[in-house]
Amino acid sequence: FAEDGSKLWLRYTPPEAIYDFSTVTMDETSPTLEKALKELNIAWQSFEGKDIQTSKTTDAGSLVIGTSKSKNITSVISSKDFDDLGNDGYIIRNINKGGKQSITIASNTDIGVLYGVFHFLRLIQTNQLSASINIVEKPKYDIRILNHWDNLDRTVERGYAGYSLWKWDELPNTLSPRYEAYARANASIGINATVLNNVNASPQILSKEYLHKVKALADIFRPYGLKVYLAVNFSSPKELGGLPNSDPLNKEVIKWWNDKAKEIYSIIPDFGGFLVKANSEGLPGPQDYGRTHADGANMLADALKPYNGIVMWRAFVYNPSNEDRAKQAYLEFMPLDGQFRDNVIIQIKNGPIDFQPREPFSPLFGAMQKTPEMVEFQITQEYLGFSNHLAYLAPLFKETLDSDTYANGKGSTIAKITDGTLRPHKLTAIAAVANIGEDTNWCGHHFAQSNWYAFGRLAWDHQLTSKQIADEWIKMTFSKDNGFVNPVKDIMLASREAVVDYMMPMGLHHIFAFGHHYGPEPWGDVPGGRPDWMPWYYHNADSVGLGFDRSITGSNAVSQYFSPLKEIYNDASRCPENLLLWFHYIPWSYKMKNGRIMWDELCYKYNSGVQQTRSFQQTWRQMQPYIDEQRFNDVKSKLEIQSQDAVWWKDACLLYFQTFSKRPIPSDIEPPV
Ligand code: GCW
Repeated sequence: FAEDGSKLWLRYTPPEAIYDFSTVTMDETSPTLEKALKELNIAWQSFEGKDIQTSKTTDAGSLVIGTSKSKNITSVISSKDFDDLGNDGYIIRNINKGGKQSITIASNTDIGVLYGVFHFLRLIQTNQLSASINIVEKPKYDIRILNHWDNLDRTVERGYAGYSLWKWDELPNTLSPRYEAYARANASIGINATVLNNVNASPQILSKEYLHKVKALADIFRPYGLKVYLAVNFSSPKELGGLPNSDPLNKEVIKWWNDKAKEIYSIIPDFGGFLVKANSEGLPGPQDYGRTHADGANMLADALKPYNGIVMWRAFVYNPSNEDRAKQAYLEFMPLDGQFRDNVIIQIKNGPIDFQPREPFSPLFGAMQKTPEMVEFQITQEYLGFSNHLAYLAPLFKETLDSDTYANGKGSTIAKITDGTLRPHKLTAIAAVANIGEDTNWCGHHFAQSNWYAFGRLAWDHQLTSKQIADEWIKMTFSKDNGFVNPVKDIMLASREAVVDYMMPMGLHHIFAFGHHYGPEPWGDVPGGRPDWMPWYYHNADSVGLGFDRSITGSNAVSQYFSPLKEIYNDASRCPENLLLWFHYIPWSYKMKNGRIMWDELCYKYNSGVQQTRSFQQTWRQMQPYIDEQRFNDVKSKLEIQSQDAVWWKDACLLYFQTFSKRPIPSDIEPPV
């Protein structure tokens, strides 16, 4: 079958041992349960070349699936076992009834059954299904959501996998088969929500015409448990509705949103809600009328409330000013803590600046004590080499989720703050900007699929390790042979750190080429341009040193963190060296922990990034026997580009910074070409 990557991790290549589920027992029906059966059939077809049989009585088969309303299920699983499963959780249990073994997949809901089926199939494919299986799972977050930055003209902001999947001009009449394939892939990893359009939102998305297009997608997604949300433009009442303004306290504006919400829910009864980017990067918002983010968010929240809709209000705000960009979101949002409606959640990018290869976590996490907060990650690699570079992002996601904010004392990780463990909130959610497009392989780079996969898996369970996730993804996507799995896993696990090393090590950030953010441009300057969009704003290189002084004597961004972090970050000798130049302006001659001076260390880091990409190439060349030619060659060419780009980054950055440091590049690293 197709070796073009179109099947993602749902290839179902026959495993070593196949559990016999040729007959599946199910005594209920629903569109979602039909999808569960369909999935089992796809897998069985692929494993055995035959269709599965279905039966209503438990004697027939060795796989029983159903909800807590099914007689087959309640006869073997006690009702109290369902108490803790919530809506999406499930049980997968081997049950011995009258000497007959059967695996039962049970949940409170049909979508939970579908998730359980995907889990069961994952176990088979990764050779992990054991005879004594007894699994109880439920997701850590209620809402596990993708954010598409897709425009209505089908271009995708920061998209590197072709045009948008959504063919707006054909909708609602023509339905691409990829809509269902997309929903299925998401369901397979537990993603249950999606924002279809760019946060730089066109007001047009709320027109009647587009709402009917959205409805067509929602109808396809529904059986897979995937709920639709929309990004809205705060000026919609004015731009679309023809009102004189969009002031959130204007009665006409309030009525416009109330009517719009009513219209949306009459078309899409289970619509999820709005995602809003307001007063950010030139977009309109409540501040245009002297109102606050809370005024704006609450007005929308009130309109959605009768239908159980929610507002995800982004905290990605900054303006050219004398205040350090890294501090601005905190300064704007902290005074509003406690003022938001309970169906508002604040969506915060993982770092305080913008999806850099490495940032410390945003200090807003944990700081807003009375407001639900959610993380926004970026799966699409705007700052990590687009779809040209292999960068496995689970380690980046985990670095944020596992960070201790100390907000409620030691152990207040971002995961525990946002998943409701430490602060029970009505809403828990986690978002990521999608890397999906029209490309045959969905994500541009075969390995970029692993980042979509990893986000879904971590949104379900942030306790999984990057290694576990890589392991299962490789086995399902490429090969189960250890000769392939182990070396490729090593590449994946090292890849993000390699990108950090060859792009911006030691806490350097935002020295990207202006606008497109692909290559290096630490020298970049646009006369008259926004200073906070210029690389020198971030690196501050001069004859003495390099870095951004965010200590108490600098911008004092460190003060936004809880103790003991603020003291640690404030003290260059205690600050983690991988964030040193983020928090400190450091002399070229500064002694690092390993005894090297800062300049030399910088050279070694850039060089190490380059050498790692070379070793990825070497390893990959040995993988040829294990996989198909097409994907082998695709990845090989991409690794070549990555390695060339790494050299470009190293040479550009070192030669540029050398004009300030005036020091030699150590002789044992690869000399600039
Ligand atoms: O990272 C920046 C991107 C913009 C993006 C913005 C945001 C959607 O360069 O393209 O706009 O962040 O997250 O709003």
